[in-house]
Amino acid sequence: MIGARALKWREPTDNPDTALQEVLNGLSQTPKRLPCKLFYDTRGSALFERICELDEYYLTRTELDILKTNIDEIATSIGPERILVEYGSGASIKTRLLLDALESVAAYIPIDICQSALLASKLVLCEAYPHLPVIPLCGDYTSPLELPVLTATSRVAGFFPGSTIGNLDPPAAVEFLKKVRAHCGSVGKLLIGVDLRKDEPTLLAAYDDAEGVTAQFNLNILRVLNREHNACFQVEEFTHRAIWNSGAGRIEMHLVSKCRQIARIGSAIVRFDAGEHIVTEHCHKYRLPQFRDLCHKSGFTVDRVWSDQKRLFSVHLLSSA
Ligand code: AVI
Repeated sequence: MIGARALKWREPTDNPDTALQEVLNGLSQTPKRLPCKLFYDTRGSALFERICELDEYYLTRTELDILKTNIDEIATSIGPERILVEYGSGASIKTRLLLDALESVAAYIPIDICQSALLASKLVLCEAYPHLPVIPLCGDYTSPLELPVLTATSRVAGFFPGSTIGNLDPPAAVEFLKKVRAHCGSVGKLLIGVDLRKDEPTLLAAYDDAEGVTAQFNLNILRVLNREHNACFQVEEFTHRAIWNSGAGRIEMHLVSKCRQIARIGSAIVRFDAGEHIVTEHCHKYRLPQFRDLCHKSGFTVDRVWSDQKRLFSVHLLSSA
């Protein structure tokens, strides 16, 4: 049973000094790096929603199709009376499919870094499911995160759609899955969306669309730094590039400096050569056996895998046991 104590709003836990230090550490590496979680301010979240609707970005609609086609089987495999915990919930659209299909959901805990997206989805869900306790948690789910509502015997079903697992490098993905497994307890399940390896043109188009929405999304990270970290990047002096790194099996999102320039962040000065890259995001694309190995390293076993006819995307149901 969920206690009233738990039904309160939680504030972001990120300390501004730690966040700034993380940014400066990334920019002192070669190549320079920025943490991809910085994409998701209100504008970045809205741009990401637009990306999800682009023709080139097959991930969202393919995953949704897989979920819709197999939802009864998925719900039966997850079982009744689960506390649904969603990592990176955004607008919680795919969640509604699960909430409609799962038997007697005990509570829904959406976790997201974007406060406005969490609030908006809570309002919508509370109206659509008036008897469902919705307990939003605002925070970075890749850093240590306590879920005080859960006990060792809670029947948790984690939900991590969208192939966001691909934004973590494999060792970090294993650590993340271990943490989720700890949340899930001994009878836990995790439903997770995983993008699959495919031809390079399809992948590159998905991350460099004709309308330039992904470019705006990528450049937005500099606007976030300017606004939230007292930085002064000249956004128009950087350009977006998506690169397929076949050895590592990932798309890399880069920002390339158009000229030799400097940017100030707080009291620090960062120099850029013309053509210098900042890596903003890795998007790993897995083969099924590779992803199964990664799950095993984290202690999860793979119960079921659903995919689409073209084998573009996959949805895995993992078991803690
Ligand atoms: C959130 N994540 C799964 C997206 C992806 O495809 O890796 C983020 C994204 N980056 C560029 N386009 C979409």
